[in-house]
Amino acid sequence: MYDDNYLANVLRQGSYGHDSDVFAYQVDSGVNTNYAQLFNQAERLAAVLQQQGVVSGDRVAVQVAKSVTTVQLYLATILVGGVFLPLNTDYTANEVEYFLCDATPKVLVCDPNLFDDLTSVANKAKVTAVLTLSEDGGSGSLVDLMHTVTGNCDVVPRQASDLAAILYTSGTTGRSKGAMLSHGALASNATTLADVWQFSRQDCLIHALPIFHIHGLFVAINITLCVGASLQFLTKFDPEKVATLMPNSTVLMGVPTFYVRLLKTDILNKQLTSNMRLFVSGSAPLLTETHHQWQAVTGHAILERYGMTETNMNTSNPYHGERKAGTVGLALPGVDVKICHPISGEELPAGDIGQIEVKGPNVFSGYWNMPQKTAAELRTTGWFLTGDMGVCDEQGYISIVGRSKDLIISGGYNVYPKEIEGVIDDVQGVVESAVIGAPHPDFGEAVVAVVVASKGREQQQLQRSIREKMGLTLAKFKQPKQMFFIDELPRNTMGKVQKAQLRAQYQQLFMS
Ligand code: MCA
Ligand code: AMP
Repeated sequence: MYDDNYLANVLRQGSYGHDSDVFAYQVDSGVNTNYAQLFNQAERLAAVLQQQGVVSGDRVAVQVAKSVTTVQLYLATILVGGVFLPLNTDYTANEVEYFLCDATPKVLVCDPNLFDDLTSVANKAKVTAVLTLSEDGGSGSLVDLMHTVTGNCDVVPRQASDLAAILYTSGTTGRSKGAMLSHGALASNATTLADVWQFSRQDCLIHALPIFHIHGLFVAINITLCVGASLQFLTKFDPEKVATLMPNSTVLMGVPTFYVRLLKTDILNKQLTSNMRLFVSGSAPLLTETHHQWQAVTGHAILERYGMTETNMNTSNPYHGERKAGTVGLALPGVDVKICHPISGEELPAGDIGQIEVKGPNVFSGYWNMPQKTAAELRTTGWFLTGDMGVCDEQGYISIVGRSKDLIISGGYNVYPKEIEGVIDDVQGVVESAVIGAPHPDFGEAVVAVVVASKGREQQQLQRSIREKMGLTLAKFKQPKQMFFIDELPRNTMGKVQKAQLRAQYQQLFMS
């Protein structure tokens, strides 16, 4: 046991004494990893990190494909008292540079194909070691070192308040903010969710989410670990594959796009899903229509929950009891949620719309290196201002009705218009731009750019230049699916761009 290491101890408890139980069936390769293998290899990777000089509080940045070795690297970082910093594999070197310079990790682990590009970026951030890990998690310098390392790792004692991870979340004003998550925040959320969603060692979760975000990494994997359950581990979401795994699984966690795409397969029915006990949706709003369609086809009511990078999970529809479509359910045990007036901060009664505020052991410890942003969003009383607008009904069910932050959620990924507008506006020949989200049948919302070109600029050529610039600087999911040129952006009398008007104008763009 890892008695002194707060989070590792919680994550080890469920499988302790059951080391031969399977942790992950890797669907693509057919390889199984049991709990003994999971933790033995994690300890050896921990020894590698210590050999590379990682000590308590050092950040370990990771931009690698999804594999069981990546999960072991996460555990290894925790064991040595490090701070795990996962990065979206879609990020360009340009985007990675910002994260490395901000978080100044001791070690970066990346894909071997990106070694050259990222080494020069890592040098700027004074990263001590750049190691590699292949797509299948089976080779690369990290694995080579693991095979040669001698001696065990020294498990570093950590307490609830010590940092376990930093996850970056885009900022409305441009710069991404590193949310600092403590051992206590991650452990408390994992055990609370395992309890309210009634997880046990008998569960088998279909894991098709990426593991660089809270949803796929902490919600899905931490819960599985802390009860000693198993995973059907897919490297990416594929609706047909996911559907065929259902007869041998019990739980699926996904973003709404998963459910929309699964409903489009013609193999989904009540019999196929009869072994499944729980379908969870989150990260973006699940349409009421999708909820009802799912129930009609499978007989299961999807359980929708609400979380954020800064807070882990806050609310959930009940496991037993009514799962209300269009709501994100009730505050989780131990988590306080209130709806407040966005300006006065005064708590509002049931039925009134206001900003959702959250307090509890799940909440982050602040933004890395950003005390002012932390002070603006996380009150000294412990209440965190989410920027989500919501309403609570008489029974305590919360519905998210909008956002006070200018944010697009596309297929469960967050896109901040300000960042995209900055990239477009920098292109020669662009006067200004406005980036909005338009309803999309597959992604929920899709990114759309509305651009004003300088007089006389040829639009097709300008569009090519913008696309070229975006290709070099922005992850694919952030790049607008459509771009329009107009003569001028609509503004109100104060000169503020009227995004609501643009949203109304492009409302039907992807829907017909
Ligand atoms: C891929 N593309 C996207 C997205 N994903 N574009 C916009 N939004 C996206 N989410 C691009 C691809 O690069 C490709 O571009 C084109 O769109 C079509 O890709 P496709 O093959 O259809 O996509 P996919 O690879 O099947 O991925 C779709 C996906 C994936 C399965 C929905 O985006 C996904 O796994 N999303 C989950 C994100 C997630 O885990 N979010 C949790 C974070 P081209 O055609 O040009 O090549 S939020 C969180 O953690 C909070 C705390 C919470 O509450 O959970
Ligand atoms: P992230 O910054 O990736 O952590 O995204 C968090 C945001 O996702 C929240 O602030 C919400 O706006 C949104 N979100 C998460 N879960 C849900 C949900 N079930 N319904 C609507 N929005 C959600």
